[in-house]
Amino acid sequence: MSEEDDIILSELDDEELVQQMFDDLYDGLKEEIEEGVNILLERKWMPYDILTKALVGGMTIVGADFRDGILFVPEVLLAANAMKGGMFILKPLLAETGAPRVGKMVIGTVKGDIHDIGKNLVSMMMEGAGFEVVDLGINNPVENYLEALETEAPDILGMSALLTTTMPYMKVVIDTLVEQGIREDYIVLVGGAPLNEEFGKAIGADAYCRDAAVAVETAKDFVSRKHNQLSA
Ligand code: B1M
Repeated sequence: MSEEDDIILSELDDEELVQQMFDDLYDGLKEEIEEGVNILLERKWMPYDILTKALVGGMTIVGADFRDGILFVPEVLLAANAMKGGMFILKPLLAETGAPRVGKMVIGTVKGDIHDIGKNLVSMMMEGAGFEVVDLGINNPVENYLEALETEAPDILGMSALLTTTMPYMKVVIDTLVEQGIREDYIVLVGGAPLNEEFGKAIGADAYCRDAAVAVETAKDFVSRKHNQLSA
């Protein structure tokens, strides 16, 4: 029997349990995360506190280690999957208790491109940070983005591309927003392995995000600036 098997989550006090959940999230242990969430709910924690203190707290550590090259894609996908398990329990409760939402993002991989692992990671991390995410999936023509922007009214439009042949399509989408006079209505964030900051600037995006952790930080930064401008 491993050391992990000896830990009985319900016997830990709140602080120890949250620390253990950080470890379990890091290790991608979905069932343990679900159990931890349920225990905290039984202990009358607010769903929003469980989300921010236990899940997002843990995912922040995962995000930082991913950015620093300590964790790799398979581990992050497992952690994200464990996080999704906890989120799934909290989602309906959060809607009920009206937890403040950080913002909303529509995201999709551009036309001609079927790579979605990175985009999915970004979506999960954004959800974990409190954003509502509408994921358009892969191979999206400009029409899909336009329709989603109109129906979903997000703060952010996110686009992903993994091929040098598909990344120019991001400019097609941004140019269309400009033509329609709606470019300034949205924060446009782009990402994907072949992109860089220079490309992001050249196509008229607000920012290029090199990874999911940067995407979350950049999104938070832009949304809070937008809200400050609106309230000024
Ligand atoms: Co393809 N593929 N692939 N592939 N594939 C690459 C991209 C490639 C670099 C491999 C290579 O040759 N070395 C190469 C592109 C070369 C180029 O364009 N110069 C390539 C090729 C050529 C192809 C095909 C054309 C192969 C063929 O059929 N001959 C074909 C194209 C299909 C198509 O899209 N039309 C193809 C197909 C596939 C698979 C289907 C087999 C599979 C995709 C499975 C899937 O996604 N469901 C696949 C894979 C897995 C890869 C590699 C190996 C891995 C990509 C990945 O998932 N990385 C890739 C090689 C590589 O990138 N080193 C490769 C992990 C992921 C977490 O990272 O996607 O970069 P990434 O996402 C990061 C950041 O970029 C950022 O955050 C993420 C998380 O930190 N980010 C965003 C991404 N999107 C963002 C959006 C944002 C913000 C941040 O918005 C706000």
